[in-house]
Formats: sequence, structure tokens, C-alpha cells
Amino acid sequence: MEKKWWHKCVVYQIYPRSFQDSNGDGIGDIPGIISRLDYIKTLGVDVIWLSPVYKSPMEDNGYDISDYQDIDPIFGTLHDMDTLITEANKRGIKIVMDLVVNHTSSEHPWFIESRKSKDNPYRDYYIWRKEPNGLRSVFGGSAWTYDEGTKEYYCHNFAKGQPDLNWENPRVREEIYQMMNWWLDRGIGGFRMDVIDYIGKDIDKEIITNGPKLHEYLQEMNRKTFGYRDVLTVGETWSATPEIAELYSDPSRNELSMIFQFEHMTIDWGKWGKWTPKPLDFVKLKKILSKWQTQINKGWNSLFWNNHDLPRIISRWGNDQEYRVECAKMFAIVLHLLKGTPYIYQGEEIGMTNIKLEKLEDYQDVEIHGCYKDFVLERKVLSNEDFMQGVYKMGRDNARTPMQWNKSPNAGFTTGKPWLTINPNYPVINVETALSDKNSVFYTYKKLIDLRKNSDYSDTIIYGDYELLLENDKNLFVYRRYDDNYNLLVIANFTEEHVPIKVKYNAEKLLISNYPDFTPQQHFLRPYETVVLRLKSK
Ligand code: TEU
Ligand code: CA
Repeated sequence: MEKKWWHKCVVYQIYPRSFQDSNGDGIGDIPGIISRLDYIKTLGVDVIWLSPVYKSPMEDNGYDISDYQDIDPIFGTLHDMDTLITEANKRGIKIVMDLVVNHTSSEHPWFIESRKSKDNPYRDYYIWRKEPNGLRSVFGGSAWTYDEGTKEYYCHNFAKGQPDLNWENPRVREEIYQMMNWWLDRGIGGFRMDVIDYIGKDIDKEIITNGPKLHEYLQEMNRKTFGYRDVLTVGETWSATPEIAELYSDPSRNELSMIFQFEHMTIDWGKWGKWTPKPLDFVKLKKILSKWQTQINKGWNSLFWNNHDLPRIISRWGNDQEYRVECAKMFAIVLHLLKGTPYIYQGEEIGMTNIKLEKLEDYQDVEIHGCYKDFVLERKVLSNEDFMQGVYKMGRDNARTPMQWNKSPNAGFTTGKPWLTINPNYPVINVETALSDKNSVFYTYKKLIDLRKNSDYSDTIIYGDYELLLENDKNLFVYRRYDDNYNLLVIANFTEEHVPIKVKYNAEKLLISNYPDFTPQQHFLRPYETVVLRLKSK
């Protein structure tokens, strides 16, 4: 495999609204991010994936874009954006922008024109039909909204304010490629591509993801924009399988660098999806992660537990109270020793947790409110109580509470009223405390990044082979990473019980662990105890 810089890098995701406010309006912004670049540099990451900062009415916090080539005043100016790119690059950090081109905001000039009349030149930039079909929106309700003006329905797979673009229209594709090149010329390091598996949709056949023209469009996009630049491109593809992942990321196909697959992130979804979560099937989780480790041969994997749409993993599948630090380190070690590019979501590196807000109104997420209306009020398939249990456990706002910087009021995030409640545990869980504690979660992440990038084991971690051990064990996740030089063994206790170590090994060296006093002679692992050992090579 030809080596690429993004094989070796580690990415840090920033949700700008919740990262650092600089002007006291309670909303994070670009100058705030710039003021925190040295902190991010300390962690050792190479890339920042920046969730959208473009002009937007903020129905979906920026994933509803009304001007792709301007920055929303709430986040700052284009000059601020150029400064962020420059300042980050000075620190050896590339800025990857969020490309949201399955849909625009309904306030985008293209849509304002499109809805004016059926013969408007922009009519076919979107998907209009005389009658709706049965498609439903991810955010609840029908995926069709009637427009009085021209007496037709337009399609939106997300909020009403997020009309789907018609990718079959070559003019739409050309406009998007032009915009992408405009950003690439500004010096960004690549794109994260929002629901990119949707752009090949065949709406009349109700084929939404993995549509017939998807890979044709991606190869055209590659050819006309980033293909001849050495940048990182990662597609968000909830529908991907390993086979499909190879189609996206096999370099010979000239599509993307890698994708986010979500098979491990939907394993606990119940009858009504994430709103009815079921207990984690740990053996199944290990099988899924192992499948993604062994079935991507030509292409490339991403690795993540968290992002701005997912609940905090230590609250979801760990113990975010008594064993918060141990399990946060366990999730980090287990993920970062796998093969693929690791992504760290803001706050994950200090063990931030979910939050339980009192009332539905306290939540801001358009998905929570849209699905509540659909599941509880309209279709009545879930009770208020059952739905709220789903929100507490799985709602996206769990990941969107403001970054916790220090013990000062509002966790140092803002001097104003925060747009979303700050987790009351910020006096204990915050960056300042983490940086002053050598045993904090932060330093485990820093050490893992250093191990991946700058140690004797880098090639083994990045390119080595993978083998799952004890695959049916209900408590232990045990796997090997090996090549001609090293044989590394990862043993993780995924439970809060003391469990016997059922694997024989002859350790030469302990690389990293989440307890200060692990000894190869011990026969038990303590709650969430995780170690990485260098074994005597075969
Ligand atoms: O998310 C895609 C998406 O469908 C998620 O919202 C996810 O499926 C859902 O939360 C699971 O219940 C992308 C962005 O990451 C998300 O923030 C946007 O809201 C969405 O697309 C629309 O742009
Ligand atoms: Ca602000």
C-alpha cells in the first residue's frame, strides 16, 4: 500500500458552537478556537475536522447552509477563517472543513429561486414532485413538504429547512465543485463529507443511500476538485459495509481517502432506533470491529467512538461515575491500537460525559424535537417517558454541551449565557485539571498519539496485521497487532467486575495501561483494566 500522511495522522473534531466563546454571546466561535490551538497542539493531533461554520439559519446548527462561501457572523468572518487556517498550519495542524452538499438551507439563494416558479432556472437544483411518496425524514415526519407557491412538494431527508439538492443536475455538481476548489485554494487540508452516501439517491424508487450514481459522482468530484491535491477526504456513510468501504477508499478508484462506518454505533439501537436503546452485545461489538479490521484490504478505515451526533461513549457503554477515568482510558486504548485513522471528539480526551436535562424544552437538537413530535405526539408509538429515556441516553445534545476548560463560571467556555446547559460536573472534569494531573485521561490520549506517530511501534500500529483472541469472551476484548518487527497484545476488561486473565502470554514490555501498577504476574484484571504488551516475537 502506498503510504499516505493521513494513514499516520490523528484527527480532532471541533463542534464550533460548543468549543470556545470569545465575545460573550454564549456561542463558540472561530476566534475562540484560535485561542485554543496551543492546547490542541499539546495533545499531538495533526488535523482538526471543523463542523460547519458557514452562513446558516442554524436550524441544524450549521448543517443547513445558506452561503457556502461565507462564514456565519455568529462564528466570525472569512478573515477569521483564514487566520485559523494559517495559525493551525503554523502548528503543523491542517483544517478539514465539513462539506454538507446533500442539501442546503431553505434560505440558500438557490432554493429561494427554485421555489419561485416551476420554470425558474434553479427549479431543478432541488427535488420537486406533484405528490409525495412514503419517504420519512431522519428528523421525524414525512421527507416531503408542500410548497404553496408552486403547489408541489419538495424533498428533505432531514429538517424542512434542509431541502435535498438534485445531484442529477450537472449544474448543481459544477457549482459544488467550484465551491470546493475555492476552499481548497484557501489552504484547507480536506473535507469531511456529510451523508455523502445520499447523493446518488433515486428518490422515485425510494433508494436513498448507495444509489446507482453515487460512485460515478464521487469519481467526478475527485477528478474535478481534490484528486490532484494531497488532502484528507472522509465520507460520512451510515450505510456502508466493508465491501462498500473498499469502493469508497481503494486508492485505485480515485474516490475518497476513507469513510466513517457506523455499524458499531447502531449495535444497541432497538425497535424504534436510537430512541429505544438496548443493552450492548459485547461479543457482537468485538465481531463487528474485527470485521472492519480484517475486511478492508485495499482501502482505509477511520476509528471513532464519539462525534457531535453520538452520546458520549463512557456514558453509553462504560461507567461515567465511579470508573469514569478508567473506562475513558480503556475506550481510548482499545480504539487507538486498531488499524485506521483515529478521530477524537472534543471533550473525549478529558472524559466528558452525557448530561440529563430536566425538560424536553431544555434540549436544542432539531432531531430530538422532530422525532418527539413524530414518535410521541403524531404516531404515538412511544410514550413521553420512553422517548425521554432515549433522549437522556442517546440524544445528540449529550455531545454538544460546551467544552469544559476550567473551574471558573461556565467552565471558562463563555462569560455570557451558554446556548446549551454546561454539564454541572465541570468543576471536576475540565482541561485545566486534566493538564495538571499526570494520570488524567488527557495524558493517556497524548501517549497513545505519541505511540502511534513517534514510537518504534508506529508501523506495527498503523500497518500491522490484526487478530482477535477469545472472540466469545463476554468480558475481555483481546487482540493482537503484529508485523515482522513487533507482536503487540491488547487486553481490555470491558466490565466493572474483576475478571481473570484467560490468555497466556510472555510479555517483554508494558507499552501503556490505565492502572499505575499492572504486573504481568497478576491473574485478574480490575474494572476496565486495559494493557498493551509487547510480546516476545513469535
Ligand atoms: O448526520 C447524518 C445523520 O443522519 C445523523 O443525524 C444521524 O443519522 C442521526 O443523528 C442518528 O439518529 C449528518 C450530520 O453529522 C448531522 O449533524 C446533521 O444533522 C445531518 O447530517 C444533516 O446534515
Ligand atoms: Ca461567540
